[in-house]
Amino acid sequence: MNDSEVKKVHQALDSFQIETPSWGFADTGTRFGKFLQDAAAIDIKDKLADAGQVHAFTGFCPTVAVHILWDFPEDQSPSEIAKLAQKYGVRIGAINPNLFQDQIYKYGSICNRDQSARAAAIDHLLASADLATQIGSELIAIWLADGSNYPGQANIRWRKSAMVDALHKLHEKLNPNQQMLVEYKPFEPAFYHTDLGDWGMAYIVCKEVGPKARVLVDTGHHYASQNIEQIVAWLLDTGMLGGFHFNDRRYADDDLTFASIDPYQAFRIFHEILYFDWETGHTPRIPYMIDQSHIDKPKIEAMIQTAVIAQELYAKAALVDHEKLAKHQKANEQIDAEECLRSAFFSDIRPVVLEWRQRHNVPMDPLAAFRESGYEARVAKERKLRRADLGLVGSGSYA
Ligand code: LRH
Ligand code: MN
Repeated sequence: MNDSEVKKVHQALDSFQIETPSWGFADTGTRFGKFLQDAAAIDIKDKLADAGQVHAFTGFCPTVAVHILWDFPEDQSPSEIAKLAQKYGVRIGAINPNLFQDQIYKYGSICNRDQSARAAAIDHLLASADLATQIGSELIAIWLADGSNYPGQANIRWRKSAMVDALHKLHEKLNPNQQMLVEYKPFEPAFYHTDLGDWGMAYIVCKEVGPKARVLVDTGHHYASQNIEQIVAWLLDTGMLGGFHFNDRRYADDDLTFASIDPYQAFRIFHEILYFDWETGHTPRIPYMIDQSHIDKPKIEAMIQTAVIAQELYAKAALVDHEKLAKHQKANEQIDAEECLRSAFFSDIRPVVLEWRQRHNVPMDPLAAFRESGYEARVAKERKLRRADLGLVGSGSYA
């Protein structure tokens, strides 16, 4: 790598940050069960402490996304939680309302024909905005499980208008620095139609709701053959890209480790962002967030591994020679254009990443350093006892 390439990679690494999800530190499972880990986080204090470890060992994960029903116990105020985060060297990031767990949401939340279910959902959204303001968060990330399971069961257009109505009420509640991120998903838990089913629907809803609404791209929320980076390019071009939930999948919304199945796709997504930046001179503020479920991996290690993978792929994407690429694209020199991406993807940027870590006083090998710290064994001992005291045993079986 020549000096200007090294400089480009360092600049990219200086701007790259990724947000960890509180729920990624806790025991999560599939519908067929949940396997408990002694070291798994039990409450918000544990989750913030673990997120603090990830930031301490990587140097670029300063914020934690939280989920309202899973992270805000009655007896702890939002400001206390913000202070707790500070204690562990992190800040609260995106606020995730939960409109999918309560029994009243059987036939949906804001799209439900039952007025009382819709009212409860809207109250929860507005309360989420208040909480975000109290805790100093600028992002409210909305995912709806709303949908139906059988043809004819739902009036899809009626549900769309109810959704826009409700999200508009939330939009009007946001302060000038806040944005609402609208996350789409093609299926699960609904298996005939999902009200916010794809990027186009999310785009239209954001446009109808208001200027503080943007589209959230969860990489696991696409059909197997969908070209995600093309969706990203369109959302960049239209100024509607609100952020990412990073994970990977082999089949459906598997929530596996980011880039563990298709690292080149992850690279191509980062490439579209950095190419847009180069071509327009406009560096969009894009919240990169992890959204994974670590069913069998040790959770803090999995989070450190994910962050490091994302950092390396972002650094590789910064190596693409955009000038050369633009020239080959213009001349339809497809092999040379493709080689611009392939040569960057296959470049070994680790020496530059190690320099960056040195400059930022973080361990050369974050995962190895975390393992040597003995943190996981320490908390496993204490949490195993606390879990038993709290009666949190059993596997939470499907039926
Ligand atoms: C839905 C989803 C959403 C979260 C949840 C934990 O599949 O991606 O972003 O709220 O996972
Ligand atoms: Mn998600």
